[in-house]
Amino acid sequence: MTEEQNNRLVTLEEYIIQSQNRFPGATGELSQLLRDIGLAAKIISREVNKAGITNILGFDGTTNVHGESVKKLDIFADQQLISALERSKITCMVISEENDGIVELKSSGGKYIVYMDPLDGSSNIDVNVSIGSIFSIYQREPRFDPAIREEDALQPGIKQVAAGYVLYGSSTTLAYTTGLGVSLFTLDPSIGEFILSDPKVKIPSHGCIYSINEGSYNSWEPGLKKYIKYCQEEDEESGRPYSARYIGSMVADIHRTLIKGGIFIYPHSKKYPQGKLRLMYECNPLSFIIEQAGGMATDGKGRIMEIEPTSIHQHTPIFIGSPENVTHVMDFLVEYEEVAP
Ligand code: AHM
Ligand code: MG
Repeated sequence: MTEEQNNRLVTLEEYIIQSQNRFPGATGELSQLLRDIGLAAKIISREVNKAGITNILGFDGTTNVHGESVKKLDIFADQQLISALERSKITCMVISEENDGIVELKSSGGKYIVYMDPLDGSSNIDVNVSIGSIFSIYQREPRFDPAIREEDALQPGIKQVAAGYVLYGSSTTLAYTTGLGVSLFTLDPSIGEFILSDPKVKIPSHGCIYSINEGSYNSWEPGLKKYIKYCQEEDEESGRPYSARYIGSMVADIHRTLIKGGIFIYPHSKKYPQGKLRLMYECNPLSFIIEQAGGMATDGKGRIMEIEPTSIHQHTPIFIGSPENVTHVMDFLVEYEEVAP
C-alpha cells in the first residue's frame, strides 16, 4: 500500500471520534462502549482464526440455557466481551445467550444495558464456516431504586441506542448503527485495526436470493410454502427462479442479504413453535441494522423492533431483508392465512 493510500484510511477509533464530534453535547460514553466491543472483537477474531490449531476448538461438555452444546470458543467470546464492557464501567448489566440470568457488572451504576450473542452460529465452528458476534445496546431508564432488575432490560427494539455485529468470515467485518445509517469496517490483520469500508451501506430494494432452512418445509404455514414455490418458479422478467443460499450462521446470512439484497427467513415450525432465533440478541439488533440500511424486518405480523418483550431469552419468527421481498412474503402470508376451525 502506498503512503498516500495509508493516509486516507479511517480506523474505527477515528471514525467513532469524528462521529461523536458532530454532536456537541455527546458525553463520549457510547463511543467508549463501541470501542470496547471493537477491541473484544479483534481478540475473538484472532482466536477464531487459530481455532483449528489450538485446543480451544470443540465442546467443553456443558450446555447453555437453551440446552444446546456449548463450545469453548463461545465461552471465550462471552468472557472477552463481558470483561471489555466491565473495563469501561458504563454498562450496568449484560444479557448473553450463554448466561441464564442477567450478568450484573461491577459498574452497577452504569447507564447502558448490553445484550449479546457472543458467538452466533457456533455449530459451524468445527467445519470452518463463518460465525459472528451480535450486540444490542439500550439505556437504563432512570429511576430512584438503584438495584439492577431484569425488567429494566425488557425494552422493545425501537429503544436500542446502538447495535451491530462482527462477522468472522473470509475477512473480519464489523457493522454498527447508532440510528444514523450503517457503517461497515474490515479488520486489517497486518495493523490490527478495523478500517472503514463503507460509511453508509444501503441494502438493495429488491434481491434475487432467498435464504431459509428448507428442511422444515413440511411444517411451514401455507403462505410461506406458496412464497418459496413462487421464488422457485421460472419468470425471466422478474429474475426468477431466485437463488437459494443458506449458511446456517445468521450473521453471515444477514451480511450477504445486506450487501446483495433478498430475504432471510426463520419461521415458526413444528420443532420451533415460536421460531428458533432470539428476539433480544439476534433479531432486534440485526433488524436495527437492516432497517437503518433501508430494509425491513417482521415476525410475519408486525415490525420486529416493536415487539414488547416479556422475557430476555424469548424467541421470534423473522422475515428480514430487502423491503420489496419482505413486503411480498407478507402479502403471501396474509393471502393464504390459515383460519382456525
Ligand atoms: P446459535 O445461536 O445456537 O448458534 O443458533 C442460531 C443459529 C443462527 O445463526 C442460524 O440462523 C440458525 O441457528 C440456524 O438454524 P438451523 O440449523 O435450524 O437452520
Ligand atoms: Mg445465536
